[in-house]
Amino acid sequence: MFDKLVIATSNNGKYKEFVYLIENLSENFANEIIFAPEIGKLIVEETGESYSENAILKARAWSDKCNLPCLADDSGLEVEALKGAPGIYSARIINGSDYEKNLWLLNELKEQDNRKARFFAAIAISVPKEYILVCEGECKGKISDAQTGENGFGYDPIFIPEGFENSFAEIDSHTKNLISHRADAFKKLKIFYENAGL
Ligand code: ITT
Repeated sequence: MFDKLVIATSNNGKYKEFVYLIENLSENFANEIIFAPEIGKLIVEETGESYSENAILKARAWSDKCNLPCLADDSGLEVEALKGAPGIYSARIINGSDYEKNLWLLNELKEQDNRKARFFAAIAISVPKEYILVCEGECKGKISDAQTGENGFGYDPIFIPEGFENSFAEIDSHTKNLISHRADAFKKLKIFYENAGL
C-alpha cells in the first residue's frame, strides 16, 4: 500500500506499537516504516480541541515537512471520576515523568470508589496533496490502586483493561496490541483501506 510510511511521533512507546500493528495486523500496509525523529525535528503545537484535530495537525505538519505519507496519533486516558481528565492533556497534565504522572492520578483518585476509565486514540494518515484520513478507537477499563508492571509506557502501570486483572504494563505487548485503543483505531483504518481498494 505505502512504499514509505513515516510514524509521526516522538513517543517511542507509540512507535513500537505502530510497528507491531502494521507488521502483524495487515499485509502490505507499508514496505518501509520510518520513525519521524530519524528524519529531523519538528515541534507541532497541539492546539486542537479533540484527539482527531490534534492527530490531523501532527500528521499534516509532518507530511508537509517530509513530503511522504505520515501517520500520527493523538491519545489519552479519560477517568470518569475526574470528568474525563486528563484526556487530551494526558501528556502534559503535570510536569514530570510517567511515574510522577501516575502518582498524581492515583492521588487524585484517593478514596474514590469509581475507578472507571478509558484510553482513547485518534490516528490520522496524511498523504501529501491527496487526503487526510482519521479513525478513532477506545479501550475501556479501570484505574488500579498502585503502579504495577514494567511493560509499555505512560499510564500503562495503572490501567487495567476490561476483562483482565492485570495492568497494561503487566500484560504482554502482543495482548495489549490486540485490545488497545490504538489497535481499535488501526483496525478501522485497515478496513477503510481494504474497502476503498487503495
Ligand atoms: P506525540 O505527540 O509525539 O505522538 P505524545 O506522548 O506527546 O507523543 P500525545 O500528545 O498523544 O502523545 O499524548 C498521549 C499521552 O497519553 C501519552 O504521552 C501517554 O502518557 C498517554 N497514553 C496514550 N496512549 C497510551 C498507552 O497506550 N499507554 C499508556 N499511556 C498512553
